[in-house]
Amino acid sequence: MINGDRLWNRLLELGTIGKQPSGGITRLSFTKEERAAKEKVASYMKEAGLAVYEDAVGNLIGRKEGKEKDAPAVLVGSHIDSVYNGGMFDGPLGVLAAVEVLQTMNERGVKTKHPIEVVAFTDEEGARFSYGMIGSRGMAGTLSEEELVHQDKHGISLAAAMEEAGLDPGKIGKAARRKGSVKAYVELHIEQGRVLEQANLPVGIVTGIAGLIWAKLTVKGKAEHAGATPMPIRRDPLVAAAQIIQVIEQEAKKTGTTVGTVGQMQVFPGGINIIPERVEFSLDLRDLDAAVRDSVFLSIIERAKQIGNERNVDVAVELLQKMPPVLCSELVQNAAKEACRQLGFDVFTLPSGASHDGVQLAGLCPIGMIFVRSKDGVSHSPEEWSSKEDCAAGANVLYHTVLSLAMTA
Ligand code: HGY
Ligand code: MN
Ligand code: MN
Repeated sequence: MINGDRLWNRLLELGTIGKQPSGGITRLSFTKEERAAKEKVASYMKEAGLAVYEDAVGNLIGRKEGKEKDAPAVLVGSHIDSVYNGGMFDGPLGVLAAVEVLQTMNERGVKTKHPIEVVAFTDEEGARFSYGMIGSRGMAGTLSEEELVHQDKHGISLAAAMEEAGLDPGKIGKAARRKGSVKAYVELHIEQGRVLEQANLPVGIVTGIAGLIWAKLTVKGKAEHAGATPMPIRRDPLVAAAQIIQVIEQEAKKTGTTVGTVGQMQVFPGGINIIPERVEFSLDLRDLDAAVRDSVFLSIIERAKQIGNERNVDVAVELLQKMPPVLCSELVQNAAKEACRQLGFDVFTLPSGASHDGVQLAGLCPIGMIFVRSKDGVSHSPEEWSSKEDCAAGANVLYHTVLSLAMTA
């Protein structure tokens, strides 16, 4: 069994980095908080007896050699960057459980056929630049320098932030892994939903990961005096945006499986006595079925354009990122099911509404995930919580899953 106390204490310690007065954690990619978190995790990896290095996109990696040095590696990990004001488990649980698994193996003198690498992926969340999974895209070889133009709210581009962090945007291709060099990728993660809690189970095995679309909608009207402009002649972009946001909710609800969210909005110029000139807001749209998601997206855009015409405002839609839904491989799912059986846990499968780095790695190698129960299903919030026992249960399932993948041919 893994050392549950050591895992828990590391979770608490890492959770102090980027802590906000609100109690949430803000550890955005390529910031000093994330740098401090990487140093901390690198120290845990060294304590675990791993060879530690960062690749060309800033993924932090700890490697345990296998009996067959050049055999395809088993990758296990998650991310340590966070959303704004997030929780302490989303990402770090997967990275620290992976370190704990390898440290336990090394303490027991366990040798595996395949090398095993713990990976803390760079910028999984995409919170800072509204463009995510930079590290896993880099490792999959699907990240191009052109994509590094995305800017944060201060106008700093991903490329500039990477340079600031000591990386060379022109060399990101070096992070790409050759097909065949990775046997499988496994990630332990909090569920961030209510299914395991309702089933009264500590762990579950993920069948597939929903595909997301991120877009930015800009509605342009005419700035005018709030007091002197009669209602019938206004070209008010904020009222139009409010109507479009209602449409997003209505269209997503129609399918019963799609989820649509507007998490960000900016109003220009933002004066109390000015009819706004322009409104910008985000759209996050997801479904396990890409065709269903895409048809909802089209319905939203069509209706948004109609509203623009009806209100004589201009509606523009910029697609920021689009990720396909991905199925978890039988190879990893079966290894995780066998691990649950060995440990006496129910074998319970469920889909992931949240997206994860495995989506980007699915073209490189078989991927799979193990979920740990979330209290009240809450995540991306300071209220995010999983119990010490459930975290240990998840890490033990991860141990046996990784062991069986790394032992066998
Ligand atoms: O947005 C997500 O689903 C993940 O937390 N990056
Ligand atoms: Mn997240
Ligand atoms: Mn996550």
